Amino acid sequence: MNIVMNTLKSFNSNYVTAKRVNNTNLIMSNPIQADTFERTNVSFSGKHDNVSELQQARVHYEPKLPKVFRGDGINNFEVKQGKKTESVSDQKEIQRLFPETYGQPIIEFEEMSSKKAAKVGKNEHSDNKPLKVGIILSGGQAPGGHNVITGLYDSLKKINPKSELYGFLGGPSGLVDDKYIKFDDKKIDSIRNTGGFDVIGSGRTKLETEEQFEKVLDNCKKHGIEAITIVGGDDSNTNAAVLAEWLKAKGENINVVGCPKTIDGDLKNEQIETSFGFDTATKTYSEIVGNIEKDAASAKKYWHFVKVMGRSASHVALEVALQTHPNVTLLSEEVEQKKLSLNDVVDYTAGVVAKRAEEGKNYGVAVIPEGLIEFFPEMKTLIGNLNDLAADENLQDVMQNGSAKDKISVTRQNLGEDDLKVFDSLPEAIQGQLLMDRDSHGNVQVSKIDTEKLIIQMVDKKLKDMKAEGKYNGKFSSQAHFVGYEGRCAFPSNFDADYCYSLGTTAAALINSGKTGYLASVKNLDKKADKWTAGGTPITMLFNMEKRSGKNKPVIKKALVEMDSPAFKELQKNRKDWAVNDEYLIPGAIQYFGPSDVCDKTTKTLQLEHK
Ligand code: FBP
Repeated sequence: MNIVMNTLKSFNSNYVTAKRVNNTNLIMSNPIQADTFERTNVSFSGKHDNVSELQQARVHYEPKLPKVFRGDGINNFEVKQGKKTESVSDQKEIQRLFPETYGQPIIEFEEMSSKKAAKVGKNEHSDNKPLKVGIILSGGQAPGGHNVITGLYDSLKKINPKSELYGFLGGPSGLVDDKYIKFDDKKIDSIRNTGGFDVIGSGRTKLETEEQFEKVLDNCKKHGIEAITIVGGDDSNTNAAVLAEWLKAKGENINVVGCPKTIDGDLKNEQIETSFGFDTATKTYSEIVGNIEKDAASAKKYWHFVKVMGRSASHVALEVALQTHPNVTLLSEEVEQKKLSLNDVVDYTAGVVAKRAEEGKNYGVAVIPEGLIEFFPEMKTLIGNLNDLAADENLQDVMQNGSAKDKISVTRQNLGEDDLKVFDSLPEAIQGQLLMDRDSHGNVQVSKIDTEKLIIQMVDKKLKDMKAEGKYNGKFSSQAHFVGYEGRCAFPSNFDADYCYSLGTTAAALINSGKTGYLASVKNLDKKADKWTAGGTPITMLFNMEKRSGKNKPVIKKALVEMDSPAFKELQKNRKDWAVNDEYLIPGAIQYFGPSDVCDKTTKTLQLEHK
C-alpha cells in the first residue's frame, strides 16, 4: 500500500517530468496499478470498477485557500465591516420588505494581527463551541458543489471537532420535509474534488410560504441546527434572503448564508466575481466545440450549430467563443440591445454561410446561447404573455394537463393579434416547447426548446431564397448539437475545486461570526489563490423588483452580458475575422495535474474583466 501512496503522492512531479519529455497527457496514461490507497479515512479497496482512476487521484488534490484561511486561519481572523449597503434598485420597496436584513455592510475577513492574536488568543468572534449546520444544494448542478461541502465541513471541524454538518436531501424540499444525512469523515473524503451534486442531490422547490418556513424552523430546532447554507443561483439565494429575514423577524437565532452557484455565470456583481461551476462548464463546452471545429475543418462538409447552456444570460456562449473562435457567435443580450428580430439573426448567419461558400468553405461552426429565443423583442413579448396565460387560474387545468394540441388551441384563442402572428410563424414543435410547464420560479425551460434547429431551418430556407436570386452558390448541410448537461457535473477544474472549497470555508467563517442574509464572497480570482480575499456580501444588496408568475417580487438581479464589457469587446474586435477565416482555437480537455499556468487559469471572461 505504501508504494501506492508514494505513486499517488508523486503524481504531480511525475506528470510534469513526463509531459516535458513526450508532451502527452499523462492523466490518461499514468498507471495507478494498486488495489487500495487511503487518504485519511477514505479507502478504495479491492476491485473498484465504479471509481475511476482520475477520481482516485483527485481525492489527493489539496484545494488552495485564500491566505486568511490557511493553517488555523478559520480560528484566527478579524472581521472588517464596510459601509451600509443599498439594493441595486427599488431601494424603498426592498427595504420595506426586508426591514431586518436590509442595508447590512459588506464584510471582509482579514488575518488577525500578531499583536491582537497574542491578546485574544483565537478568533474574537467565537468561543469555538461546536456548531450544528445544515446545507442544501439548490437548482441546476454545477461542478464544485461537493467541495463547498468539504470546505464547510473541514472548517466546522477545525472550529470544534464536535461540530456537525447535516446535508438536506434533494434541495430545499429536504429542509422542509426533514430528509437528511449527517456527514462524517468517510463520506466527506469520498467526495473531495468530485463533480456532481449526488451526495445529497438538488432540487428546484421554491421556499416561499409561511408553512414551509415554519417546517424549516421546526426541523432546525429539532436538531439544534443554528445555521443553514444554501448553495444556489439567483433564485435560490433570493430564497436564502427571504428565509434569513423571516427567521430574524421571528427572533430566531438561526442564520442563513448563501454560496454563489450556477454554470450560467449570471450571479455576479462587483463583490461576487463569478459563480462557481462557470469555469469548469465553459471549459468542458469549449473542449467539445473545439473538437467539433477540428472535425468541421477536416471533413469540410457540415455547418455545426451548437447551442450551449445559459438560461437567460449568454456568458457561457461568450466565454466558449473566446476560447474557441467559432465562425458565428450569437448573443442574446446583443439581440435585445440592437432590437434584432429572429429574421435579422437568420440573415446575418446566412450571410456568413454565403461569404464562406464564396471561398469554397461549405462548413463552419456557430455557437448559440440557450436563452436566445426569449430575447427577440417579438418573442419576449409573446413569452411574457404565455407566462401570464400559464399562471391564469382559469386556464391552468388545460395548460398543465391538456394535450399539446389542446394547449396550442387554447393559447391561440387567448393571444392578441400581434402575438398570434408571431406564434403562428413558428414550427409546431417550437410552439409546443414554448407551452411546456414552467419551472417552479415561473421560467420557461429553455433547455427544452430546440432554438438551434429553428435557426438551422430558417437559415436553410433563407439560403434557398438566396440561391434562387443568384446570391449564393454553396452547399448547406447542417448538424445540430446541444451541450449543457455534459458540463454540469464534470470533475471541477482546479479553479473550481479551489474556489468552492474556499467558498465553503468562507461560509463557515460567516456562520461563526453570527452573520445572516449574506453570500460568501471570494475575490481577486484572476490571481493565484494566496492573493484571494474572502468575505460576505449582503444578499439584499443584489435585489431588484421583477415580475414573476404575474406578480412583482424582490429577486436577485441577473447579471447579463454588457455590451461595454471587456469580454464582449474582445469578441466584437475579432468577429469578422473569425467569421471568414478558420481561426479555430482548440483548447482540449481540462488539465488537472501539471504546470499552474495550464491547470489553474480561470476563464477568459474573468481575466479580461481584471485586465
Ligand atoms: P441554475 O440557474 O439553477 O444554476 O441552473 C442553470 C441551468 O443549468 C441552465 O443553464 C439550464 O437552462 C437549466 O439549468 C436546466 O435546468 P434543468 O436541470 O431543470 O433541466
